[in-house]
Amino acid sequence: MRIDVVSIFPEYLAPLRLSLLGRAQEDGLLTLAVHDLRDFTFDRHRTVDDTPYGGGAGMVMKPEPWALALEHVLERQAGAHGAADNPRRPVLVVPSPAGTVFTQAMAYELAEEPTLAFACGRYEGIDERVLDWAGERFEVRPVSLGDYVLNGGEVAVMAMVEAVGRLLPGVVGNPESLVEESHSAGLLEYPVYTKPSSWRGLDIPEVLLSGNHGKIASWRLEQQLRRTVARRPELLEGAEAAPFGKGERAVLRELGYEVVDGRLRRVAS
Ligand code: JQB
Repeated sequence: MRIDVVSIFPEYLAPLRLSLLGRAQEDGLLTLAVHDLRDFTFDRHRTVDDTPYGGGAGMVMKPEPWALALEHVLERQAGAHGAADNPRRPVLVVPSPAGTVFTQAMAYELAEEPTLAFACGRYEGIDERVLDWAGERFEVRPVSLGDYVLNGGEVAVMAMVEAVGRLLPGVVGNPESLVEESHSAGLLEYPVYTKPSSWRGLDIPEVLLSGNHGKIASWRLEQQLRRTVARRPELLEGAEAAPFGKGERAVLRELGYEVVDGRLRRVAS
């Protein structure tokens, strides 16, 4: 996959060269290019912002540098592996607090694309006409990292590129961890422990030393259910009940859930 990022702070994206994704780039599994928006300005001050029409606080990003930068990205992406036989327009992700919330399902979708482009705004955002203009050249997706306010798109892009990049074939050393992850999708993770088995007076759960893999698997699933009920109950409401066996359904009942028409429903308490 080829990923292009446009930002006025290209150094902000430098950590994407480290660790797992750094290795993926060395191995040729991922090509990451970061472009400085100011390289597409031609005035003495390399201006990328201006005052908002209609008034209001803050500044808005000017459209022309964005069009030039995104045209440059399109040219570079045309030669990427798999880009020529892509029947669809390349995806352009525009991080925004007003976007659709980024999810693991979205990460899986994006990981299928031969190319991705990311447009990092700053200030009060990008002139909306850039998104209209880009809509004829890209499949534009305004995406939010979550329901809180950041100062710009860079941190969101770091999170999204990491989430997508680790799904690319060969990037995660042990692909079984991805399989286990997708298997328990929709539930929070179970707690994990390592040596020593007794640490500062705290012992690991005995079942993990039993060597009984069936018992360990059902204990872990029960932990996932308990955690999800306690921390993210909205993930369970309306969830498909099919993956849960007799034991799990008993735990769910104890935690206040019943199965109606094959779906979980919170019992009024
Ligand atoms: C400028 C951004 C986010 C991109 C994601 C998330 O746009 C704004 N509107 C109001 C206040 C501040 C900004 C600053 N800003 C570009 C830009 C914020 C993304 C952003 C985001 N993705 N929160 N904020 N989850």
